[in-house]
Amino acid sequence: QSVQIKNALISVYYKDNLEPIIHELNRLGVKIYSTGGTETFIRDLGVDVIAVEDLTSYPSILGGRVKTLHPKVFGGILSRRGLDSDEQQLAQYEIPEIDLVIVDLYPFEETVNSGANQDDIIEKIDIGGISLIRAAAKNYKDVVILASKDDYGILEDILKTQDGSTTIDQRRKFAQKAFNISSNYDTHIFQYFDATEPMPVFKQSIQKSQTLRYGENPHQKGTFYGNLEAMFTKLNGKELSYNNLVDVDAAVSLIDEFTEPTIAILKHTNACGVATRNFIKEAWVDALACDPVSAFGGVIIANDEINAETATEIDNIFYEVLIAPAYTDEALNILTAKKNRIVLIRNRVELPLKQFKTLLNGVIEQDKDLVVEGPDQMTSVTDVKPTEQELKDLHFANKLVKHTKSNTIVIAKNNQLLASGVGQTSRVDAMKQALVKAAEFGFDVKGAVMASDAFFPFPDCVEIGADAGITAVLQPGGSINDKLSVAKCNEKGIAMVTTGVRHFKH
Ligand code: 93A
Repeated sequence: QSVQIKNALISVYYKDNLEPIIHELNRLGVKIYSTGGTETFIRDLGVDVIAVEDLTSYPSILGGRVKTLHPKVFGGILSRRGLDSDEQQLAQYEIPEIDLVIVDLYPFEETVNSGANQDDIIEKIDIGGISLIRAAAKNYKDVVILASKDDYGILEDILKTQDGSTTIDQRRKFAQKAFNISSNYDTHIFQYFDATEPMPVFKQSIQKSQTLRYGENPHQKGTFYGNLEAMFTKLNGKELSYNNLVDVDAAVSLIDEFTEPTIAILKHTNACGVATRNFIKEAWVDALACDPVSAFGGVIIANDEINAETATEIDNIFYEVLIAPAYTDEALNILTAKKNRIVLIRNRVELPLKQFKTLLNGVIEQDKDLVVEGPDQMTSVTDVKPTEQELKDLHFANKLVKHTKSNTIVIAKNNQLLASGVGQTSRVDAMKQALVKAAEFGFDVKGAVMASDAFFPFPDCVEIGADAGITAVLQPGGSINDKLSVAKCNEKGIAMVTTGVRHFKH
């Protein structure tokens, strides 16, 4: 069916190339309705034009956010010609039929690319224009939709050669093009939101991947998705393996808890040595002292420059990976002499704030555990209060507990990890393991503190700890048996604090 254009609605952002088509519509006697800027443009061409506000009897409001969104506009575009009920309603509400819509949308993509601020970008999400396009394209049987200024010429030719009428095939083609434009427009909006969500670094990094020698075991294939080159500069050694990466991740998370010179030694993601000292060499000596047996083949991480004397000491043991923010030249000479040890500089890059894991037939996601409670968040619950020094040690122990596999008990003193029980199926086993290890490596735990990742279900742990000489205990609290543990501490004359925050890590 051929449809003669009688009424047009024109609302375009860029007015270029509009002039010829306006003159053609004018020649054909088409009545033109238009929005603010477009209306002015047309009037300036000396062509009669009706403001949309006069059609709707409503002004453009909210700074232009609502100008064409009105039944008097959309009724005229969407009504089905020849359908009695639609036509009756148009007559009843005095809505003119609109049979040509020309729109040039707010330039969203261009605004994003210009580096505009967020508010300006959001303001350029066209609502009325996109609705006009969709409405007219939906009703292509009766309406012509011109949604691209590239196609003005095509319509102009049609109007000239067909004297203001269009065929159904032509209108369908315009509608197809219109939906292509509206879907691309929304895709750009989606991409903007997607790229600016609060994990941009992670999103970008997982575009890259590298095949690993193998997975956790040689018969398992493995791949890392991410940008390791951004994260580390490799100074020596072979490729990081799957297991190295897992330990390196744990090491990086742990060391970020500390600001003073600190070294941590990790095995299978658990710390087997940590010390904070005034100088990095002392930190190394006291970290290694915790468990020199486990340190063999471990991952070492420092938060301060490695100098030659520290490098000489570290070089005495076999390690898999060493990570530091910097090395002196002399230290590097020492450390790069052995070819199979991986030496990395850690670069400061933003890390994702979420964690993912495949599970069953899906994936679980969670926020990372980014809090650690210091003395201000500790509530003393016993008759004996912790000393200043004990509070500091409890804070230190709490940082370690958070990064150790549950169930865990960490024993610490004077900014040094003395021993921990890790990954046990009962808390009391973790307690016993920690004490056995402390004794094995020659530590007297008298005056040391202990921290637990979760509450004590029974008073057995504090009893064993107190009998061994522990003088202060940290736990989140929250067990129905808390009072039994507190009573046990009071009976033994030791201090306990609760933090209210559990730090499971599985
Ligand atoms: O802010 S809007 O989404 N609200 C509307 O109701 C509306 N109607 C048309 N933007 C709207 N438009 C857009 O205004 C058109 O897509 C076009 O880009 C622009 C034309 O405005 P003017 O004629 O005032 O220059």
